[in-house]
Amino acid sequence: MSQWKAAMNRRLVAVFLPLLSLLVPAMAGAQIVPICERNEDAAATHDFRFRTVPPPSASDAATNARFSIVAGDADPNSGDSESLWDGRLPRNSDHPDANFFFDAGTAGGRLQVDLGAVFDVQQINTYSWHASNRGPQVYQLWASDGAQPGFVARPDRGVDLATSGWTMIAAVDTRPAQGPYGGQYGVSVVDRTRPVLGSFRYLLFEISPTDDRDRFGNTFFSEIDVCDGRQHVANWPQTPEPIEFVFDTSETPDLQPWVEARLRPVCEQWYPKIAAMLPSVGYTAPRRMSITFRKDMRGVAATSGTRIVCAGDWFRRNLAGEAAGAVVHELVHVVQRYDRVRGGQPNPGWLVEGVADYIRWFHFEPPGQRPRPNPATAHYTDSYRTTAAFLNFVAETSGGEIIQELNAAMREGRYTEGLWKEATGKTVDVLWADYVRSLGGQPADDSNSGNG
Ligand SMILES: [Ca+2]
Repeated sequence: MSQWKAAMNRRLVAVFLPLLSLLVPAMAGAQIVPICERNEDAAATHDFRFRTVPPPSASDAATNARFSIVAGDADPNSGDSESLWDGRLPRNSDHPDANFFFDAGTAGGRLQVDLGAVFDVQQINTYSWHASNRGPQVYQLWASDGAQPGFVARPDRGVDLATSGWTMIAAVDTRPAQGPYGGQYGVSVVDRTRPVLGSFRYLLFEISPTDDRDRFGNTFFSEIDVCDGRQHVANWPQTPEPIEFVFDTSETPDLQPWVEARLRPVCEQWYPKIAAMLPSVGYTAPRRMSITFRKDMRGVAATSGTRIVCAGDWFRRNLAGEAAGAVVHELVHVVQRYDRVRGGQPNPGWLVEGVADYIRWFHFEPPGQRPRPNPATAHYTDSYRTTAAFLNFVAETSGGEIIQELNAAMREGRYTEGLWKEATGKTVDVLWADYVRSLGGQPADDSNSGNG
């Protein structure tokens, strides 16, 4: 029996023995008053800093725990349950796949956490962030060491927790008494009268929406920490999943030999390199993608998410030339994933394509093929090869990590033109003028340009 339960029981056993099973949860719930703090959305940052509630941790006892839904359904746009324990945090108040949340229009559900063994838990901290009704947290927290006879580890919605070996620890409701709900919330369930909250292996969050009338009232939970005063080293991912390329030449079977002999090795060699060239904090590039050749498709190729489609006719004509490089360009788009953050700054299309062509022409293709813009007519917003050549010039002359910085900013929805100056000390127009001069050209005095 846990230390916490033993203490509770000693206090209750003499007087209330017949009612013990009913009273323990009620008394426990009344005893713990969670610390609830809120940052107004405008003041909230990626760090989740609060006055008393500690910041989220990537090395707590939940780091290697298993999270599972035992009642209810995750929203299709929710991140995986790892959003809750990996220590990675949303970038802003509308970053669905960095949070876990129950499905729209449903009454929440039950989330179970199995720590894998009994831990002396000191505090349980939960974090959430959203600009509107998905911000606050409404849940009951139940816990168990799993040793009670008749313990139900995965109690479905109808199962009574109090009679299934679970004890209620706290009832949390961070909804503001008045005013809008938006903001960043941190909750610390801690017993201020003793160092240990209890000895638990299992936790169960009975999560409710913040507003029954709002389909979008299920909270964006960003992280759940279970702190036992020790550091836990993540045991994941020690062996990253293999990268899988699914080639589909069913419409263009004549391309199959080229795909196997040339394209597959190029993808296997270059995709990990591209991912390593475009890193950002907390980001892992997709590890599975499809490359489909279409019989009737105009143009060259296009990418949507992790799906690349290629125009069979164009590839057939360019197998000995640009075909493989065109797919390398599309692989960069798979790694970029600039569509992930909603509500951020829009990314300029010329720069998105420029980064893809920069990697293609200045890393993948032979040096003799590198594009060289005409300084009399070109502009850095021309996209593709011209922007690629400009990026290469800036990367070589600025001495910084300009490509990585631009990539991270675009992926996180925080790209602005000011970033060029922050990263290099020069505006993008001054950099372009430098480049034009390096090509032997005469920079135009066009202070109004460059807003593309
Ligand atoms: Ca954590």
